[in-house]
Amino acid sequence: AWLKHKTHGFKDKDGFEREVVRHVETTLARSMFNCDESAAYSACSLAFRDRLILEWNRTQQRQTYNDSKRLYYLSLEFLMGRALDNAMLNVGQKDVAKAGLAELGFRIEDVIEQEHDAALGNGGLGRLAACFLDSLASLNYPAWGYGLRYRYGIFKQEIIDGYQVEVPDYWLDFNPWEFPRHDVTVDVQFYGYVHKTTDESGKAVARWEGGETVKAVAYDVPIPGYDTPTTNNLRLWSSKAASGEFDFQKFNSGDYESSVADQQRAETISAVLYPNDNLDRGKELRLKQQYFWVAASLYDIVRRFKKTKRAWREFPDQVAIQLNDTHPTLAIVELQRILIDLEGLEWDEAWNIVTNTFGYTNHTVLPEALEKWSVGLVQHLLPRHLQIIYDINLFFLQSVERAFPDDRDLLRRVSIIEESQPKMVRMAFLAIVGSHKVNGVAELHSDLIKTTIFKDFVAIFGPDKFTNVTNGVTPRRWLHQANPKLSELIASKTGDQEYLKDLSHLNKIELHLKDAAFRKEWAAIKHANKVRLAEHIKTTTGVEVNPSALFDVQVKRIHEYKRQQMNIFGVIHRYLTLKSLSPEERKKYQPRVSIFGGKAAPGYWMAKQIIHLINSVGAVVNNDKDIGDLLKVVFVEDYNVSKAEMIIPASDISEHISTAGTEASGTSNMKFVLNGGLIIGTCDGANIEITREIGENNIFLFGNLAEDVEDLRHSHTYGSHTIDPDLARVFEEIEKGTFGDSKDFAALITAVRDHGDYYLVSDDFHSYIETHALVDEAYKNQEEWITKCITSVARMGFFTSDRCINEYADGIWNIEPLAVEPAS
Ligand code: 26V
Repeated sequence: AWLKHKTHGFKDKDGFEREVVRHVETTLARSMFNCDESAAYSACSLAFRDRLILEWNRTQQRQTYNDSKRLYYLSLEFLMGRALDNAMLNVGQKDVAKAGLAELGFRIEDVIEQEHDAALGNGGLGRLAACFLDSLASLNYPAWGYGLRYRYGIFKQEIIDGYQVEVPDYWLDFNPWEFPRHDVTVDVQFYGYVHKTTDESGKAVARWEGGETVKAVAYDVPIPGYDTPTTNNLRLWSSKAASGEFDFQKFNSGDYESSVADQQRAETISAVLYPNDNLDRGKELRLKQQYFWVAASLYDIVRRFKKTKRAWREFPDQVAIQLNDTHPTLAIVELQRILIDLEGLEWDEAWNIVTNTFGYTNHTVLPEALEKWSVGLVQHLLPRHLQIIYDINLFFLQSVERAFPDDRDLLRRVSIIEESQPKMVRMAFLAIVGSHKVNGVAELHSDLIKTTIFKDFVAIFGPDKFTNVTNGVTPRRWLHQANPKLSELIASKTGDQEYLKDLSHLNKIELHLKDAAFRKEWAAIKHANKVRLAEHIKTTTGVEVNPSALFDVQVKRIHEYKRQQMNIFGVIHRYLTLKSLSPEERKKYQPRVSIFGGKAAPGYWMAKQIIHLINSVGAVVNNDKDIGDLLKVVFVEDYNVSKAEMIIPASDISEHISTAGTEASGTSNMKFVLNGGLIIGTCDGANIEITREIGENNIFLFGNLAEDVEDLRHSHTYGSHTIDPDLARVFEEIEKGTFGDSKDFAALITAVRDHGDYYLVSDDFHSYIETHALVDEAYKNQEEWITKCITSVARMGFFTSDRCINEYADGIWNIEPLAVEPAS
């Protein structure tokens, strides 16, 4: 293994220290006498960065020289979190750094915590992209990520008087992990008109003219693999005014203000990440972001391909492009445009290349999240692309008509253009038509898209075009980095840390299930992780929680379909039950801490009401002397990747309780189980496959099944809809004002009681409460509980993102690993 060679790293802690001191004194121009933790972080990062750069250059040279097929992962979100800890672990020199920093007077944990999260994503979709980059590099696949370099990532969340307040996340102050490439730029065109003319041979050609140009500047981020010299590249584009600092024409004519305004308008494109998750609002700036990023990335990819001097038909043998959701779908149109308008290929030849290049991953079935752009907006911003979209649609519908004659309604249903007022471009349909494979992200989800939203397309293209690749998570960050003690314990039983590269080795720990010392150590690690979280809760919220209580965690974006409202209603039900008991009876109850975390999209009013209710319940329950340690309710502010690294290892049970059929996969469910926490969940997304792997005795499933959801909704609307009596009791208490002004929470109640209960909170409530009682029961028997935890971890090997990436590589991308020789 490469880690054991250490030819790539610092010889020893002295070598590391010398590098840190050098960076403090020269790069940072500070003296060691006033080197604080922040400077130590900077210097330590620069020292590791120097190491990465060498391997990064070698990897890129090797991949170019070898001329192997590359994957390009196009994602508008990369939720990377911190880089330093990850870099130290992946190159295997965290111990050296720890010793060196200690000699310089620093605790490595404090130094690591200086780093600002790179939070260029909303939630699951963006974090998945980050796990994929880690696996691609760790498995030596030639692959690049392409994204946007937002000046502001996802906002920081503050909780003030129980309400969410958004604060901008300016994260670029000092970022040693990015390299501006001022020489790698692309001019991106917007607006203008299409000029139809003929070339010398009399062939009709279209030229896109006029409009305005914005410059894309590349910023590169090295992505180190674990225990391999392979270091891949993540290229993020930043927008800039095309004519340099100022438009000199305007400047010289005295129009200084408007020349600065032009510049600012250009820079606005990459200024901010859209903070919506699962909601499409069709904003022009968002479409501009998408085209800006797609055009720059494709120009870059095509430029690289052209250097090989290969024939165009070989493009799909050299290039695979994966579309992370529909956000980059314009790439399909852009490549077709490049091939026919700029390179002069015939339509059919070009289209063949295009469809063999792209794969599309769908991440949601929620109708409000499916992207549509109005024809008028596309026409205005990208006039030539709209023509090409119409042509793609025409040829597609013609082929459908040949295969299914006289089915007008089918043509209407599958048309890329929705004939509504106004007309809309359906991006998911365009992505399907322009790709050779379409995949969902968990088995249930992949089945659902084939039988519901994309049903007609299965009939048209055949079932083989549609496939499943169940999501995964990287065990390097989500076990080794987040839970180093557990990682060490597992390594002591599996023999070594090879399990981090082949997670199926985890099954070896099942052999030690009866080993008393191992079990004791296991429990001690969980307890220590809970103590650490309890300290964080104390310092950030002032609430004291008992680390011996059952920690019940729900951390994820706040959304009605994820049903945090059901969780907090359940907490109220528990509170009422406890209140109704005598002090004697109460003592028999299992103490609990209900921990919530997650951001609401700034414009998502209902989600914000949920946050407010959680905090209001906490304010009452946490100060109720009758209750004491039996129940605490906390909301952890600003949930992000580094908070997740602390919270997930500290959970006893976590909640994955979406209405069946709505959560495409979920990935935190995998992280929680991998860290020795059990889960309570619905039969949704990856919960189903987790159950299959770990066994149904090791998970707490409840609630209605996806296949019954539609009928239940129908019965709410047209049948008699009675609210579950326990839930009705909860509503009554909220309405009495027990948790503050009941008007504040009225919408949460009426959604269930009067507006059809779309997310089936009442239908699932009884089963939810009963299942929580089973959790309490199970937790009382600590020995059995630990057996469940260890058994579950042992069987989680399937959920590594390495497995997932290998499936994409074989089934969709057709790429091979390319090993890089270690630097000597
Ligand atoms: C959609 C939109 C619509 C336009 C505005 C901004 C925006 C941002 C993100 C999205 C994507 C929503 C889809 C999504 O995040 N899906 C999640 O993907 C995870 C990884 O596959 C999966 O685990 C989650 O279950 C799924 O909700």
